[in-house]
Amino acid sequence: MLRSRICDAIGIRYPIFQGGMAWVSDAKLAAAVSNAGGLGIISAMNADADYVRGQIELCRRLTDRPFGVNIMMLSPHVEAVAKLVAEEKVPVVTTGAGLPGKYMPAWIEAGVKVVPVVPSVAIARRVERSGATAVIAEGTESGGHVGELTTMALVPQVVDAVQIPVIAAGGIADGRGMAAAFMLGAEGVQCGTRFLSAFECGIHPNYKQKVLAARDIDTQVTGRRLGHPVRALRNPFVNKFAELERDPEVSDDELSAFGTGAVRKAAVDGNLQEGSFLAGQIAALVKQEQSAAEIVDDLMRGCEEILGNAADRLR
Ligand code: TUI
Repeated sequence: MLRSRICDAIGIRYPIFQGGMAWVSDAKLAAAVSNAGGLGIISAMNADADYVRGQIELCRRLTDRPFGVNIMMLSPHVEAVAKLVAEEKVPVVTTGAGLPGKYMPAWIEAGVKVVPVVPSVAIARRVERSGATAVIAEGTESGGHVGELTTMALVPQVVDAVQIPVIAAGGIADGRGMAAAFMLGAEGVQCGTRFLSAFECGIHPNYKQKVLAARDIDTQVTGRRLGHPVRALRNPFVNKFAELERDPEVSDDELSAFGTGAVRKAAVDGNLQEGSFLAGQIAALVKQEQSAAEIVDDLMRGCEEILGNAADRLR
């Protein structure tokens, strides 16, 4: 069976993380993935500590396996949530959209394993020095907030730069992608988009339908002007945002205000016009609703089959 250092480091059966997605990754989805042998991750998004505490409690009721909390460094509640995860001794914290450096000593002191998302070699080296257990090297193929480098280019460079395990993310939605990530030296994968179609994922049905109907060219990155490029499925909201972004008459504050609340409108309300349906470039590979356990099994089987037969390709 395919195992790697990350399985032993955090006590999971399969080296598969479910990405922490704002307004998507709640305790129910996270617990389902953890129960399936992967690492389920609750998104702390922009929520306050009370919300996150409730989700941690619920997750602990639904699974006795390790799980994680993803902290978005731009959250207005980052201080309080950072303190909470240490108090709660959450098994794993992943971070995104910024550097977790100042919180890491307290987390590590509390026994929390820290696995930051890194968009570059320099940041990977930095968090390794600060005591990260592993890093998630996330390519620009991913949904949501994206870096510049592709998964194909980023992962092997990060693998060469650090000693700790590297989890590959961005553009991985099946066993082929997982096998490819391992060939690049990754020891695990993080999938977000694929889990949007999980039965246990409580997003609005319109969101699932949009993902299931997506083609290869249907995502677009907007928000570069604000310093926060975000990938989403193209729709009236994304088109309008792109138009405002190009318009020099529109201020950054106005642009930012236009985007506020759009992820919630997509995930909770299923608002096809005004919602921001975050998804990765791999959305078109997601073809059916399945349980989290079926998704984890499919990734593992597909990956093991390809890696097991890899030598047959050599003549
Ligand atoms: O964080 C994500 N994906 C996200 S966060 C999000 S919510 C959001 N809200 C408002 C603005 C932007 C996003 C939706 N999707 N992925 C992990 C990720 N982290 N990708 C890239 C990074 C990253 C970027 C810079 C990590 C560290 C970093 O440090 C450099 C710095 O200057 O802070």
